[in-house]
Amino acid sequence: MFNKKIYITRRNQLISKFTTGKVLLLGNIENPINFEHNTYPFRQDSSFLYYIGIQSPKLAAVLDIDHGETVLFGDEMTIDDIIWMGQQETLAHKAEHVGIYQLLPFDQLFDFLQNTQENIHYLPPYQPHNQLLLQKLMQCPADQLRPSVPLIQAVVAQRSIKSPEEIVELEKSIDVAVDMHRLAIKMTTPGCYEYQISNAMQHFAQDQGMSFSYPPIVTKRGEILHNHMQFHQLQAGDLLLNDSGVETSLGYASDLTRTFPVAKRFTVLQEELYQVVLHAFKSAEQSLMSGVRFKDIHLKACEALVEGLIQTGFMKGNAQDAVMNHAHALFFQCGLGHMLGLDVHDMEDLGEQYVGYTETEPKDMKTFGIKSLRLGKQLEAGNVLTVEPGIYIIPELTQLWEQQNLHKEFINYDFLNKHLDFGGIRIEDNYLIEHTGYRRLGKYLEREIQEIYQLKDNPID
Ligand SMILES: [Mn+2]
Repeated sequence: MFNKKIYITRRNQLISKFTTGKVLLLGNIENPINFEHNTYPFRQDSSFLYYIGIQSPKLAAVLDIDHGETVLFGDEMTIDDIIWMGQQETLAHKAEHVGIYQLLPFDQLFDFLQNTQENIHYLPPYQPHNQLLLQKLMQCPADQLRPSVPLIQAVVAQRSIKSPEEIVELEKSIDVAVDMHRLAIKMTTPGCYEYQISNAMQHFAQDQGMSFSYPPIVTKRGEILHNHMQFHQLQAGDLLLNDSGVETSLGYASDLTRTFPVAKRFTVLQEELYQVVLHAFKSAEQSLMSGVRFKDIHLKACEALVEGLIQTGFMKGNAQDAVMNHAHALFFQCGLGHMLGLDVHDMEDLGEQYVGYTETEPKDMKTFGIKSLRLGKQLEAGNVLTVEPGIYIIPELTQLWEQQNLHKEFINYDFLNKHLDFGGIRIEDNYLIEHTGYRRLGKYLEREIQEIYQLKDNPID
């Protein structure tokens, strides 16, 4: 964990935004797979991790705004726990490491908060255990729970600006992901299975003391945006899309994507469309700067994609008009990027409207394409985010649009119908926003076609 002063400062900053009441931060539990004691890997709640730093299950913290104190609620191991799991560092000791000196048994949380319900600020719960806990604490049904908007806004404001020590962690995570991606590019050959690449990456990450920061997308069907099927055998002529990242022991995530040929070279059309995505990627990258609206960068990248799609014969007409009419969404159905930090989609549990948008410029929840843009607001120095344009040819969507005669003035359906099996291409890197521009975080991961070919020409022995 970080130095205790960091956690104390973070908590003090948070409570300085309030005048009275209590902030309640709930940690996660170990969730059962098929019975209570056979559990999924434990992952602490990221806001809890940010302010409290302790990676143990079944904890809660109350930040008393009136007295400026933090009380931790949790239980020390019993002799039964020690028999089955071995003696571990005491909770009191863990609390000291993060500057917390008041520890009470978990059950006392209820008494501690009794009769103060109206003054308790809490975040939206996303795990059933914490939903039930809040129901009991607040003495109201789950659908009447009212997470605190001021708390959400305060947490988002704080976690959106990464400190130097957080950047160090993020770069550690990106560096390992870069080597993991190189391994994937080098080892992929015709005949191997998607899961073999994925397993090798997991092995590599775990050897570096890290784990996947999300279920990796390793697929020849890259047009399926969150494709978790990994059973295909790969053949010469296929593309492989690898969207994967790792997280450090402190929980900081990386999120990189490369798309490369299974054989040593792309086909002509794959090369052409790869260049289109790479061009859009670079144009977006060049626009990153504090003060610029990410939605504008997204739209600019969409225009670059459409210009390329016009040149390659998939689209026609004027690129600007096509984007204004959302015709590009047939090929790019999602957003250009999102915040990155302790979560791969940082703070998504707190609500996209609060993380990626503002009251005066709210999220568009309806328009196909732009409704999937997680981040739209003006960038600030200290933001860390992904840039990830792509081209995805989805046969079912193409059919639907054609049947509905959608955007015939912009889309060459005849040409597109000949390439419905193309798949998808995405390129993704991670960036820190600075006052005068941006910094691409971590080691450089090959992205030019010739650089990828060089990796393919030097496979692992
Ligand atoms: Mn991403």
